[in-house]
Amino acid sequence: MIDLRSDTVTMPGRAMREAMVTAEVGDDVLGEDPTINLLQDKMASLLGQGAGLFVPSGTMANQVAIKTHIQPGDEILIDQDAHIYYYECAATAVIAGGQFHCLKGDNGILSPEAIAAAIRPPDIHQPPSRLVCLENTHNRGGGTIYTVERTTSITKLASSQNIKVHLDGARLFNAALAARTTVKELTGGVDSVSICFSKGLGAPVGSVLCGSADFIAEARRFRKMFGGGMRQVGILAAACLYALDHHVERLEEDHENARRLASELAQMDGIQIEPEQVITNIVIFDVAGTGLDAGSFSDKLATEGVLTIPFGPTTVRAVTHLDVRAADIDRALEIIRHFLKSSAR
Ligand code: TLP
Repeated sequence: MIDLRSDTVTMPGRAMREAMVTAEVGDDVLGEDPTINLLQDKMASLLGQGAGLFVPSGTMANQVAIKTHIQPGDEILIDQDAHIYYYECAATAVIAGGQFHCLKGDNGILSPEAIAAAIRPPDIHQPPSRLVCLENTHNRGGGTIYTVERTTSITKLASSQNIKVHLDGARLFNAALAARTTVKELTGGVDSVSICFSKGLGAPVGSVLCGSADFIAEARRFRKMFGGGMRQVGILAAACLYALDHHVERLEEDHENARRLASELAQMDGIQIEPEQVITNIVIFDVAGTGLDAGSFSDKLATEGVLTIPFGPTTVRAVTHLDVRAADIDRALEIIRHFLKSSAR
């Protein structure tokens, strides 16, 4: 089976498991886990932030950040396809009491102009605009990226209006590689940023939220409130540290595999994709021309040995990752070609 459903499906390898077994641990709720502390400090320094906080998931990182930034009734400017809005079970409405003001980005990427136009004037009838959320890379946008310039122009605009910016950087290392820059540059002056280790970096679990020391002190309280205070959790941080040392540069291989998948898919009858837009590890393509909807396309392809995810009525997502080699992409392409031929008959 070639599993292209997500970069979350990777299995921790032997060396990563060894690192977990031998990790030094302590009670992290008491701040005493040395491996967690090392990971948090390392991430804060890599991202140019004051402090870091380990959380179990990307969703918790985002929701703790939002809870820390806003009050109930505040408004959050966000792309309409952002993970925080689309995939987090309305957590922001339930937990922080925020209202989203959804904007339509260019493949998920917002412009400072669109944000400026959406900021509300002081008015007793309107919710105050308090937070902008960005996503880099943008998942539903097809792994698109915010450049350093774009992020910086947004953070400058936001700070001039006293609005905070949170960056969902679940795949920020992918973005840095594609933009030929560093994750620190890509934060562009945001107030908080989260990074996931359980996506392209291949760890089994874990995200780190970074921000100023004061912000993280408050976020730590909310993490406890959310039930995310864990104890001898250095076992997990050890996998993340291993991933930082061994799985960052190799993301280039995933990007190369995704580019090849996209350019070959673009040649196939019935499939629509603009391959030049694929610059990281996410490939979204339209299957309307095959006469199948996304669900049937994915289901049928699965029976041939390639797993993908239906992403819209006629769009399908394939994601490259650590456990997919170039030869698997060749094989997947062969299977898809054969599958298209036989379903056209
Ligand atoms: N994305 C998952 C699914 O939830 C869609 C995937 O398979 O891509 N931010 C971004 C940009 C994400 O893509 C994800 C996960 C998250 C946050 C949430 O991370 P977790 O799953 O750790 O809560």
